[in-house]
Amino acid sequence: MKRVFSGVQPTGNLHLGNYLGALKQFVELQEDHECIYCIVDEHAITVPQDPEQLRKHILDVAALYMAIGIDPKKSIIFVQSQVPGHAELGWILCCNSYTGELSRMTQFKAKSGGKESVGTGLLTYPVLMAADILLYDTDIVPVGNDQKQHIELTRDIAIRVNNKYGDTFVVPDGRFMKSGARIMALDDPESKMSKSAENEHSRISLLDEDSKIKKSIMRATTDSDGEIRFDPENKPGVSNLLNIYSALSGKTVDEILANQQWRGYGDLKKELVAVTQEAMAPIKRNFEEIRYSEELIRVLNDGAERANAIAEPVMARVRDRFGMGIKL
Ligand code: AQP
Repeated sequence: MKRVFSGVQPTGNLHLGNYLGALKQFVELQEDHECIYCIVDEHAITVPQDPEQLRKHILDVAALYMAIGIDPKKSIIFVQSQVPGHAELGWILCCNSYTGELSRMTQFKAKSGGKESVGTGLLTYPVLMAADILLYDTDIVPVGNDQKQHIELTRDIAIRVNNKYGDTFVVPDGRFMKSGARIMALDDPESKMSKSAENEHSRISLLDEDSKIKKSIMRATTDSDGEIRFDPENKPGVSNLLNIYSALSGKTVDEILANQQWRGYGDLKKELVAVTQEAMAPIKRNFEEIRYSEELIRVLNDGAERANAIAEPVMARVRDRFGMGIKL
C-alpha cells in the first residue's frame, strides 16, 4: 500500500479552501492507502501565536479531521510536536538546503514582503515541511495548488541527499484536486482564500453558522456584465463561485451550467448558499460530538505513538547515512 502524508496548520478555523483543496482528498485516500495526517503546530509558530489559542486550535483541527470523515482506525492522526523526528530532521535538512532557493518561495515573499525584520522560521519552514514528508517515507502528498512549489523543493532536497549520501529518502509526489485545488477569497478573487485574512467574509469556515455562510456568499465579489460563465481569467469571481459549487456538489461546471435556470448572479449565489449549508451541516454536527470527548485525546496520543514508530527507523537510517551519533 502506498503511504500518504499531509498536514494542516492550527492557525484558525479551517475554511472551504482547506477542505476542497486538501482535506476532501484525505478522506478519499484512506480507503486504499496508509494515511498519516498531522496537525503541524511547529509550522504555526512561524508567526506569533497566543499559546492558549494555539492549543485550542490544535484540538479544533483534530476534531475537524474526524468530523469530515478521517477515521482514526484507518488513518494516523497526530500533533507534530509530539514526534521529535520532525524538528531533528528539519535541522538536518536545513544543513542541506540553500538560502537562495528558500528566499525564492512565493509564500515567503508574500508573508515577508514589506517587513523590515523577518523571522528565520518564515524562511526555513518549507524545509520543515520537507522533513515532515520525508520522515515517513511518504509516496503521495495531497495538498492544494499553493503548495506545489514546496513539494518541488521537498523532491529537490530528497534527490540531493540521495545523490550525496546514498539512498536515504523516498522521493514523493504531490496530489492535487481537479476542482477545488485553489479556492479564491470571496471578497477578492485574485487572492487565495486564507484563514488569516482580516475580512471574515473573505472565507467560509467549516464551522460557520448558516446565517454567516449566507452573508459571505451573497456579498461575494462578482463583476458587472451579468453573464454566468466559467472564465477564471476574465470573470474570476463568478468562476470561483462555480468552482466551489462544482467541488461541493461533485458535478462538473459544464453539468451545472447546462441544468441551471438562473436569471442572474443572485440566483447562482442563493443556490450556492443552499449547497454549502447542506455540505457543512454534518461536519458541524460531528464536530460538536467529538471536540470535547475523551476519545479525541486518546486518538491523538495513540496517533503520536504510531507515527513515532514509523519515524524512528527512518531517523536511524538518516543518522547512519550522515555519520551522526555512535554505532551501538
Ligand atoms: N484557498 C485554498 N484553496 C485550496 N487549497 C488550499 N489550502 C489552503 N488554502 C487553500 C490547502 O489547505 C491545506 C492546509 O493549509 P495550511 O493550513 O497548512 O496553510 P495555508 O496554505 O497557509 O492555509 P491558509 O488558510 O492560507 O492559512 P494561513 O492564513 O494561516 O496562512 C494545504 O494543503 C493547502 O494547500
